[in-house]
Amino acid sequence: MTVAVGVIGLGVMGAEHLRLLREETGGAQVVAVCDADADRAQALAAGAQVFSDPMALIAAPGVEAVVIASPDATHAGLALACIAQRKPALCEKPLAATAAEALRIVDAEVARGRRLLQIGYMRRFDPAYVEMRAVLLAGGIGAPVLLHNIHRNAAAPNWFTGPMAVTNSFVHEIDISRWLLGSDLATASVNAAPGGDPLMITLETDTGQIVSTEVFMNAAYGYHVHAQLVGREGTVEMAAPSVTLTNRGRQHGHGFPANWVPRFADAYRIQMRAWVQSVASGVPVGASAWDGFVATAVAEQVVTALQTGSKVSLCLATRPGLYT
Ligand code: ISE
Repeated sequence: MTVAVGVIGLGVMGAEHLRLLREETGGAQVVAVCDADADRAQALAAGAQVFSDPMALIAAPGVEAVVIASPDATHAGLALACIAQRKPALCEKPLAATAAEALRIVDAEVARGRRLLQIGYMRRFDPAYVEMRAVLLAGGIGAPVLLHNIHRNAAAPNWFTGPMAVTNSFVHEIDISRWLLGSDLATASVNAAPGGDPLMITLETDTGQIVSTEVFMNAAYGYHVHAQLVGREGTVEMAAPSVTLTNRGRQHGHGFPANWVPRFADAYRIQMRAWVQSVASGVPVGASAWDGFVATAVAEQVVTALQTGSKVSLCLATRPGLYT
């Protein structure tokens, strides 16, 4: 079975998803593309039908599944449209701009009675995170007590506004921390450096584990994501994000990628292949709409902790049976 896919949004992530579908993913054909920049859509179409209206792409009979990679603020409406049309979708994170919007999407999917959305928390497919979780589940470090995260961008994207260091970037650590630890999140507190960058965000889980995350949007030296799980009998952490080490000019070490696309190339590839297979089989994989709601709802409350300077107890809705 070849899945006929439409791609909405052809910016950094949309263009990469389009390339992965065409060049590195079997079982899929890109039949439709849509972007606010009509020239960009035409330039990347390569025979696919070009739509100016994303809703028309979603409704098109020839489109069986959708990749949503448009700007964050558009994700919720497009995700709801995919659910209404019963079209499986890979929706880039974040799922929605607010917890209320995200919960409406969860409610719509529950009303449909099946999972249609996979949310683009691709770190769940990253080989390093997968191995860290396997070591934990095998008892390799004993009972987990701490998770240390580093999330550094060389420079904040030019489209960054307001608290996007939390709502667009830190949402990755919210999701991957839940996934690694298998825990729910209970409290959040935030310290900000002068100027608001970097942030130090501390989460506590419902079982007392502590998750510390540095989010530094303008670290200058490169794109650097690191994680270390600490247990009562040992630790497991990511190795250096390179497959070679270089000696030159009395220097030794490895380079850092410019951004997340090269750093998580394996994760994006594995995620896309898993999504296409899940559409073909009807068996959902990866982060669900509920996971997308939790990430957005926790991020919203982390922003409150940042703005008030107080520790917040995290409040979430009850997880529907569709997601247990
Ligand atoms: C970006 O939107 C991503 O999703 C990247 O994975 C993340 O590292 C970056 O901070 C975000 O801005």
